[in-house]
Amino acid sequence: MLKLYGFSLSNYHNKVKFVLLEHGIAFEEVCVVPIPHQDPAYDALSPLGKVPFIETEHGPLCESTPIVEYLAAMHPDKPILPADPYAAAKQRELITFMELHLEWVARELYPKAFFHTDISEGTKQRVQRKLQRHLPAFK
Ligand SMILES: N[C@@H](CCC(=O)N[C@@H](CS)C(=O)NCC(=O)O)C(=O)O
Repeated sequence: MLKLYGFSLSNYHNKVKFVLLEHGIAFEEVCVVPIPHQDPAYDALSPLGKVPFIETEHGPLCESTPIVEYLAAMHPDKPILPADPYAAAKQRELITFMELHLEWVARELYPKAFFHTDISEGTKQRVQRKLQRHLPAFK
């Protein structure tokens, strides 16, 4: 059975888990928290030390979007990705927007959100400026 490794605070882990649950694909979830140090036992499965990663009948696979695309290719009967090429590309466009221009920017605030670590005014203003510029794209 497919194994999904990661932890529930990770957006990327949840992106893959959501697809598995939504489409009724059987999987086993293994809790792996890569911060601050990944267990070296997982190096061969996730060379960059990031989650999520999966173990498949074909071998290990990292990166949430390629994982979702693999699931879609393995389950052509399930409407995981749009069949229409333009609709599929627009979906990838939205995923890329969210990853690079929303989540990646907001990540600078995670130390405050998760660990109550102070963040400089400069960082807050930089994040705010970038998000104000990018957010209209999500309307
Ligand atoms: N592009 C990756 C991002 C994965 C990612 O950044 N995961 C975080 C947890 S949310 C992680 O493993 N961080 C640990 C690290 O970067 O060392 C994906 O889509 O799977």
